[in-house]
Amino acid sequence: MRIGIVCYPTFGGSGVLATELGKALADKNHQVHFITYQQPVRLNIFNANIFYHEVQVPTYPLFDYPPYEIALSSTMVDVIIKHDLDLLHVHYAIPHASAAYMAKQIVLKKTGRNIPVITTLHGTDITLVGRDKTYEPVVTFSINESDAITAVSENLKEETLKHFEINKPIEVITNFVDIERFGKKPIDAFKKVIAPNAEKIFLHASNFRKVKRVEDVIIIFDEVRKHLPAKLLMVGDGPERPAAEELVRTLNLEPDVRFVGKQEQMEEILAVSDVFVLPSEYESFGLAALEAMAAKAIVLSTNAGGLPEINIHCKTGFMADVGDVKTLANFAITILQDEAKLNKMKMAAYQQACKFDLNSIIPLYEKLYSRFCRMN
Ligand code: GMT
Repeated sequence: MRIGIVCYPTFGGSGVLATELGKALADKNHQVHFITYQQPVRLNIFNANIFYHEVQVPTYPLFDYPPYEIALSSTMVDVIIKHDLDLLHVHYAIPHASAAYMAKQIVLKKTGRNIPVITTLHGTDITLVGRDKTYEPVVTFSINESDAITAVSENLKEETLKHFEINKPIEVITNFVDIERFGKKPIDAFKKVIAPNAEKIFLHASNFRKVKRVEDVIIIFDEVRKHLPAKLLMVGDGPERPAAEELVRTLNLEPDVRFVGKQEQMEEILAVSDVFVLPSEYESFGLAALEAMAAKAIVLSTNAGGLPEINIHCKTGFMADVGDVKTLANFAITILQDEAKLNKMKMAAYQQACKFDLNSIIPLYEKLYSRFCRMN
């Protein structure tokens, strides 16, 4: 199949997932065309089946806001026609679903072809941004106009149906992880640099937005540090980073906490980690936690949104209500003092991640695609 993938090219979960999907499809001999405004961060390999089309957004003095969505639709039209795409798969509804709707209409008018559009909902496009009345009518319309809609968790499907008037089925195809890549052995030298005295390694990775409650990560870690030696790696960047760094200074945690910024080689960092901390206000799924589990780290998370669909309380990690940092810290302190139980939990996390291996999920997308390609 010739598949167009539209996504955010940044470190956000939807862009990561879309890129990994495209790479996996290319490995299975599909021709994949990424349409984005920048090279996606995880698109760091050469594959003859992968094409990258950059959306150019020319500026003009009249524009306070350059019309990205129009440029995106135009690029979609161009790529669909030139490369004779079989379908468009857009990730994150805003503005990708409405841009795809526009492209679909133009292609229909120009060529008579009805290009199928599949929209995958990822999270904040529904729960935070999409619900805002500024966007809601267009989001509802363009989701409904998609030929198929998928959501990355049961919880996100429920949230979508609760807040939008959706008139066609939403299919759940969960996020996935490449177990072979993330299940790598830790590099001892790297572990030694971070934890020279074999301290336990905590990890948080996100885009440091409010919804992630990054300060809770620091508070949990502070509590743990009062009981046992540990190190914390903070991966990523975003608006809440300065406040988190300030809190680290206030709590005198600087020797034990490192902010390492955006990282591409997550598998190597995850491989040395013992505990992944995700105290989010909401997560539709929590792809970062799944990748951590594949690397045999246990997960300390809230029970918000779709997190209970991947993190099984007391088995693969621990969960508590949003903001209940004390309970999460206590769970961590207890498990880290029992090496045998910790190792058992790490293996359970890995086994749980195996249920979301890309080899089981990619065929679900292929099956979905083929339903629409036949119609074409
Ligand atoms: O987590 C973010 O803020 C980024 C966001 C995105 O769309 O880029 O992530 C969402 O999509 C991921 C991939 O499907 C999910 O694993 C994340 O849970 C989801 N984030 C939220 O719901 C907050």
